[in-house]
Amino acid sequence: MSIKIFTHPAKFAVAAISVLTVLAAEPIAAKTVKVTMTAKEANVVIDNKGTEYPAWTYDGKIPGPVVRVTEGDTVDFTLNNPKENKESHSMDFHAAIVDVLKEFSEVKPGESKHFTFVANHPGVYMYHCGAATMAQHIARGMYGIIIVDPKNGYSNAYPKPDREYVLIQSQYFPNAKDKDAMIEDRGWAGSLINGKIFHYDPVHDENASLTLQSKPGERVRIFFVNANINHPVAFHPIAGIWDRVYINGNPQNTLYGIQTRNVPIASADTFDLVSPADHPTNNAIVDHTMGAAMRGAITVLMNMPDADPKLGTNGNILIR
Ligand SMILES: [Cu+2]
Repeated sequence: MSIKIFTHPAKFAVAAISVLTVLAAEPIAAKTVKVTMTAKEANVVIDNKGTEYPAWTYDGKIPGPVVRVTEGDTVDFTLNNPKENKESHSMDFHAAIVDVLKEFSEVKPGESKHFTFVANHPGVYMYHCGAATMAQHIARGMYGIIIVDPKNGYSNAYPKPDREYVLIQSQYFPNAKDKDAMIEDRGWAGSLINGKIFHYDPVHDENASLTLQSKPGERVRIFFVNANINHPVAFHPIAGIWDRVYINGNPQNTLYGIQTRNVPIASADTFDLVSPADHPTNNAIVDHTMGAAMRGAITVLMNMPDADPKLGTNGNILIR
């Protein structure tokens, strides 16, 4: 091929378009994502009727903010621990390969900590505070999710979902001071889903006003984190079957047609559910461990034609 063809405008256009096509198929260029969180020791509401709890949080909410990056990105992280706080706090990203004594070390009140890591493993991961006593810092609310999207994007092996939701389950211990009870699993009174008991379940809680929603036939992708202190989660979609389960959220670890998936403590998986396209249905997504379900770990997913278009779309994946 001679360079002369580029002198012809039409041929130049064809060549330019084919270059663009090649570029579009290439993985997305890695970027640096700045993430800043502030530890806040503050009261938060932990149920649908407004019960307050003296929480320890990232940015004032349970769970902390959703962090989402693409495989290969550098996470540039800063944790601020304001001088008004009484406790030291820290950040442990399960998506990071670093030094526990360095990056994950405690930050005293009035100090800040900055570190970076490259998110080289696609999937879904828990993050949490690791300051002593760790069980208490997690139980009081210092946890969240980091999603590392695969750099190759969507494919037959990892279809593009119509909706995405984050669900994070944790244990509620009303006596916030009793760290031994948290470690020994005594006095556990509730299962929090995204920070509230029966958060999305108007069937079991008359004060619940939220549900997850989708349209019939849509592929709903759930990023699930088990932030419990002492219990695995038997994650099951009542009246459905998980179309796919991506263990640890990595499409290279895919299971098909799963009824119940055991999610270990401090782990996370990604779950796809596809509802029947020809009529409206509902699912109750539960921890089938009954003691957890009846303490609050039930989430209603309504599959209906007039599903709210703003739920589970455009990054609105953690519904508060
Ligand atoms: Cu903490």
